[in-house]
Amino acid sequence: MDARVESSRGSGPAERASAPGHDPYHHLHDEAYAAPFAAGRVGWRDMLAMAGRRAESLDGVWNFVLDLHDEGLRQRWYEDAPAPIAGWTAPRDHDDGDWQTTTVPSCWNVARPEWTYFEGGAWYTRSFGHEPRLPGERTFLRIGAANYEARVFLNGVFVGAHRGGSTPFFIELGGHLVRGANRLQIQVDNRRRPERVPMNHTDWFNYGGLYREVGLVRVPGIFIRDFGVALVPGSHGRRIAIDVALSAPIDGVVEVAIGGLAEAIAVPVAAGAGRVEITAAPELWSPANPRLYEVEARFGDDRLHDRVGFREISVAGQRILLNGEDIFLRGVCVHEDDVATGKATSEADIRRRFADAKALNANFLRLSHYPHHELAAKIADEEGLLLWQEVPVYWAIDFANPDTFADADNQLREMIRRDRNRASVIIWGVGNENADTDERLAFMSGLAASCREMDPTRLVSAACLINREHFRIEDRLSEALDIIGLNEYFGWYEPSLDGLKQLFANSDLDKPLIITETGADAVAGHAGAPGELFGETHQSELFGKQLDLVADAPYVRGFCPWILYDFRTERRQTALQRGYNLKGLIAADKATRKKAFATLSERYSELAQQQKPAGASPAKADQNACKAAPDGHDPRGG
Ligand code: GCB
Repeated sequence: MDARVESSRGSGPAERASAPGHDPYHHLHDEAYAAPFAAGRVGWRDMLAMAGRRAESLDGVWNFVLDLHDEGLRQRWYEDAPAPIAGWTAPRDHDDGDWQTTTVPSCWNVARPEWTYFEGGAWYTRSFGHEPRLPGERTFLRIGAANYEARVFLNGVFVGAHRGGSTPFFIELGGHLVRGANRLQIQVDNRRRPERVPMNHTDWFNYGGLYREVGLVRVPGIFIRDFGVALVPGSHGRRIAIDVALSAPIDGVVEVAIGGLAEAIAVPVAAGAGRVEITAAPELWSPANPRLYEVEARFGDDRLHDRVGFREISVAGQRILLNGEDIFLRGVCVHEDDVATGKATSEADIRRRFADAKALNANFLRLSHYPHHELAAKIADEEGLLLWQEVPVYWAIDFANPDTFADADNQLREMIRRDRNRASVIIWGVGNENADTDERLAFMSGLAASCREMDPTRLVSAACLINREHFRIEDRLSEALDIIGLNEYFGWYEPSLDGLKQLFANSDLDKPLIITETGADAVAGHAGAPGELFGETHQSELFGKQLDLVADAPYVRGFCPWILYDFRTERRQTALQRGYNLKGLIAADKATRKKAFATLSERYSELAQQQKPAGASPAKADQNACKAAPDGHDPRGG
């Protein structure tokens, strides 16, 4: 931790003002004020496996204040002991006895109309009581997600920071935690920046705040930091690998039990890490049979408990195999977005999402464009839905910037660490619609390599664009991917569907492809004539026509329309849209189903019955007269 931040501990404005050599105006000229906090940044290595651990909730009402100019960091508000104005010995620019309040978790944008478009820093403060329970115990603050950057202060001392808006992080409170009342302050900053992940340009709303659960986690002095249990790839469901990492580089044994399969597995640990493989024949997890096993891991006083499914996902030529069997992914994309709660997600909202996906006869969801709430994968495990999870490497990321890579890579690893035991998650997505440049190739190949290093049990993909010069599905990144994702909007941004026909005819893939997005805006309740933009009829017919074309492209092994629900985005400002993307199959009220919902539901039902045959030889470019679109024009300017 940075010395300047440490040494400031405990000094309030009065003490500072009277300190020899103190310049009370220094902060006016200090543009490096935020730099020290970067030194205390936590990341994926600081995470704790939560499996079965209970957090002492810090959710509820917090004091809250907006801080557009970062005065709190510049002037070190966190050092000021709360006091009524009458008790101040030097002026302050904040009065924490008089702050507003807000609820955690929530997004400030939906809390008050005047906060809707606020982008900047804001402070959350609350106190909590603490009593140690066991000798040697350690206490961590767990924040489910804070968009985008968070800096945490306990009892006036900076204790850690995090960046990345959709993954959990853990900060050890250590010796700064006192018996009795403690004062916690968290500065959250949702400013969009060109070098962050995502960058400043996205097609979703930039909600800010502590929008997932916050709590304290107590663990013994040495605890199980990471824990994975999964089928060994290629073992045909006959071998299970268990790996553990302890919080200290010691030797020992972690005991693991998999209910009904193996009751006492000893995992020897050397220098803090251990791995064993056992022979077993678990009942395999699948959408038709989402069988979960009770798994327990014990080390000393530490105990983890999880419910884990065993399944194998792989590719063979153009096919995707689940437990060795060909599967066609009948998907739909979904954002975390809600008219009332913004990006804050409840269990009920996730369950509704999945109920709608099932009513659509889908077996797959693309959780776009960032890691969703951890409950999503847990519930998908129970309900037998397959998931794609991704990091927000979206559009024009600053691919040449090593610090941007470090940020993206950390978010990716945090997502993998969090959800590594979720059978439902079959694909990690490393990016969305990024132009095929050398820098992007290196950046995203690096992310794909991180996925493989951390997790050999899942497939890696990215939502790619087409090569406009050759008018083919062609992306240099595909070398690094197991599945090619393709976002295409033939029938919308590119009005003619002939383009899709040409594209399939021109392309020859040796890997499976998922249409990771396609769709059209439709105003709920406005039928419109066939082909009429923004009409439900056009949207509905489009999916039927797309699926007809897909049937002729043997390498297409998944179809994932954009999107389940209409969602908020400031990029859309016609009178019809007014801040909403209307490509939902269901309106933003999450109740009004558009015509396309029934159409897709029927088509998916047929597909489920037929299970699209795979493995036929791909269409050959030279068998078709189709050529590149004349000028290589990208209708969306990408
Ligand atoms: C895309 C993006 C998605 C947008 C969508 C649209 O390709 O990946 O984030 O919302 O198109 O509606 O244009």
